[in-house]
Amino acid sequence: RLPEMDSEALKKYSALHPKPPGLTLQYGTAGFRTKAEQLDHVMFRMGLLAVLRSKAVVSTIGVMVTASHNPEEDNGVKLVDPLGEMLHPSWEEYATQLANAEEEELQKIIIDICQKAAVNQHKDALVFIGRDTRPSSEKLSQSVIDGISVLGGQYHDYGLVTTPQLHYMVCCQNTQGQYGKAMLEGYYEKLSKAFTELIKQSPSAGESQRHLKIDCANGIGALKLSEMEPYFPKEVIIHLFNDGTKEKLNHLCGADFVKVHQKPPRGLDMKPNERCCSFDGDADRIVYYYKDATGHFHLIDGDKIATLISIFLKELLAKVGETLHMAVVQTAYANGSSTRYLEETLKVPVHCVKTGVKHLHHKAQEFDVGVYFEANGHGTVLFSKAAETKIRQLAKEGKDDEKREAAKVLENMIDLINQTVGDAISDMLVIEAILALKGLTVQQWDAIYADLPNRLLKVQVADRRVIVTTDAERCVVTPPGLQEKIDALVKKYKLSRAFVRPSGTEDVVRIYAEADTQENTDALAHEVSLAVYHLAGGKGAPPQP
Ligand code: G16
Repeated sequence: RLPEMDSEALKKYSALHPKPPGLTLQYGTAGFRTKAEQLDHVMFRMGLLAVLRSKAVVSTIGVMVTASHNPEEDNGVKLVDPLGEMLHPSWEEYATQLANAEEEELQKIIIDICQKAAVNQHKDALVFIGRDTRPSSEKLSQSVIDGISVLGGQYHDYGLVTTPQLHYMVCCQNTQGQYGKAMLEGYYEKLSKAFTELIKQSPSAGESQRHLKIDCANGIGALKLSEMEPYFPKEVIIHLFNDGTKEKLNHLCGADFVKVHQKPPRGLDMKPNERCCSFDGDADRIVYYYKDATGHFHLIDGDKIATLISIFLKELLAKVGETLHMAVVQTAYANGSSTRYLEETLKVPVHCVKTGVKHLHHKAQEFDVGVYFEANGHGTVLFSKAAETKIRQLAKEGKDDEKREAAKVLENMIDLINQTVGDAISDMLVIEAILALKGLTVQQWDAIYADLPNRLLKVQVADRRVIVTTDAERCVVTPPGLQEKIDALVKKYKLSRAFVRPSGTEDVVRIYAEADTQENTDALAHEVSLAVYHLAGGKGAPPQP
């Protein structure tokens, strides 16, 4: 029996957040995500889980209410571990058990988790909460609070914040302020100070280069950028579009829309050669783009962001002259041209892992400098403690002027980058600083390498769990025959590649294809989607070309 748990209170409160009968949810790529009306009990229970996790690791834990890139009607929850990482995978199973427990089993499952995970009930628990701008988020975050309170946990509700801001706060809190102040002003000050320092050293840019148009996906990014704007130096002038005052979240706009459809968002007035970018619904992803003089749209996705950052950091690391190992982490969605450029031209080792920031983050921790980005624009850079210490020391005491200056730039990059998770605001400032320092236009950045034509499609099936993959999701294990079919289709085209995987955030199977021409890519993607439809239990009408 658990000394501090009031079973009557638990019963009473869980009855106020009932689980819809028969509903079973899977812990997905970034936590639970589905229609908002199905999530009240999940939020309450994730409040319970956060208290248990907080007691187990004797640290503050974060709970973010958001469904990020999903439609406005959806919602979800992301759990944040002590240093701002995603919830440790070993706890995903506990989260799933709690989310799916029948009400009468709840107490037993809590006791089980406490035993298995050695939760010390006598420790205090503190949970930081944040939410995005969805209409359902406020009420759902109240359910999280109910869950925290019933187990005697304390909480601090940050209200409306971006997901990466909440990750940042959790990390600040658990490092006793070493990473920064656990307040929004602290976040704005730290990032803008580092950015201002960096930009000071850039050659003065022409008027047109100072402007950046931002599609905020009608989400939280607009609010937080407006708050941060007064902190920005005059070298950057931002123009916000899709600020949520008129249209629905993520509807025909936002980073996911732009990446998937390879076209500009609605509501952003784009003139030729203007530098533009899109955030997603909770501002943890960013993609850039522009339209050339002929009206042709050019997307600069997470792969090109990773490349730009890697080029910049590699040059600085060479100047600093220390043996610091840098690597890039990607997923199967990375454009083949980006991997080739990084490995063959830039000579940086590249690693491929499964989709999901948690996997990329984990791999990137193995290196002195780990750059990780998903093609969809979700990513950041991690510096090991040893690398950071060395860089800060050189920036302070380095005898050689050139080395010291390079170390100072790296030091400001470390402060500007949100190392806890991909962060659209931080990534945007990193990119803007690099472009300014290198005197690069968006077109020059785009021209570093040419993307292979690629296509992303979705297919609905009766149960997407029938698709099981291996080899960082590049190969299908079940249903039988599907991989052989994909292999045969891929063989028909040049420079081609294709894979399929069940999404962990939407009820669909995702299809990726690339090949030598857009026409061939689209044909391959369509043929693969038909194979999925026929061999994996497609729902509704077959996919149309
Ligand atoms: C989440 C994850 C990302 C992932 C994306 C799509 O992003 O954090 O790592 O790439 O989902 O995942 P899936 O293909 O499994 O649906 P977000 O921005 O929606 O939280």
